[in-house]
Amino acid sequence: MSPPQPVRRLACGRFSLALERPLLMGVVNVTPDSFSDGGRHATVEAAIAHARRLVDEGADLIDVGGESTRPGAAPVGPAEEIARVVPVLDALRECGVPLSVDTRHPATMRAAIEHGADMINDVAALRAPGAIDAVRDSGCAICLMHMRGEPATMQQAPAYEDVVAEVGRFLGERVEALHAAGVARERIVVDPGIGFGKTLRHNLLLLGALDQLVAAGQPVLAGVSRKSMIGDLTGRPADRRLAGSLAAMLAAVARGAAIVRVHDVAESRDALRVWLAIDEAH
Ligand code: HH2
Repeated sequence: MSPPQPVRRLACGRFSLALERPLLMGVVNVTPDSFSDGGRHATVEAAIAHARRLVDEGADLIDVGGESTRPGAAPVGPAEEIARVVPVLDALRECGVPLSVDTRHPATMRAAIEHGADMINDVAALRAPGAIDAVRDSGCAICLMHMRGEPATMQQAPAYEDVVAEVGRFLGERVEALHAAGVARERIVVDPGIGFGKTLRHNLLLLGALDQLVAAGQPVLAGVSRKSMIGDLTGRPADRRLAGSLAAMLAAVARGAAIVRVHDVAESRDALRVWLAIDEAH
């Protein structure tokens, strides 16, 4: 079978995003317990102000999350999640960049789409009953992420025979399931789910082989910012992982990542600018 044509523009709600250079997705957590910025943007007002700052700093998309998915995090019900996320969407609607909502709950997906979300970012890859129905008839983009297990338990001895092949197969199957349900490939992004049911070794293998995932044709999103793999490699706590995060981000874009999910937009923008200038010079 011939390799699929790569998606060059992402249909993303009100936007059509050119994918010829890597895009920066700025993270806004409206949660009291996120691992990286837990509690700092917990109020709606603080989250809105933070998102505006990330847009000013050059974020190409904003990802709003109302439930922490860090290892061991307690699940949040959709009612609470909707109450956290919807006011942020309402306030940011005209901020000029696409708004993504990080959720695994179909009820939250529906509410987010009603309130103008341009992308649904699901760490469970739309496996919840009703999730595909919730997004199918909208124009929003969908990020399908690989996760082994559930956040509460996913770091308890994750094991794979061939992590790159297994993650690639899972994402390929999810893309086919969405496509069969009527979702155009131009709306679908895939993500290997760094840190979600993976050891440090698994994360390194996946990032090192990201070009294999890219070769399957869907735009690839990578989230490495401040994650524990950076802590494992550097010995730094979450608030001192910027340098390691930038290195991992550049390793991902060098292997073809289309979107990188980051907390530190200004610094990531600078790092990308330098990397791009070198990449485009020859
Ligand atoms: N990582 C986190 C959350 N959502 N979504 C995608 N597509 N890819 C990721 O790698 C990813 C994600 C975890 O990071 P963070 O939002 O900082 O923490 P928390 O889940 O605790 O809010």
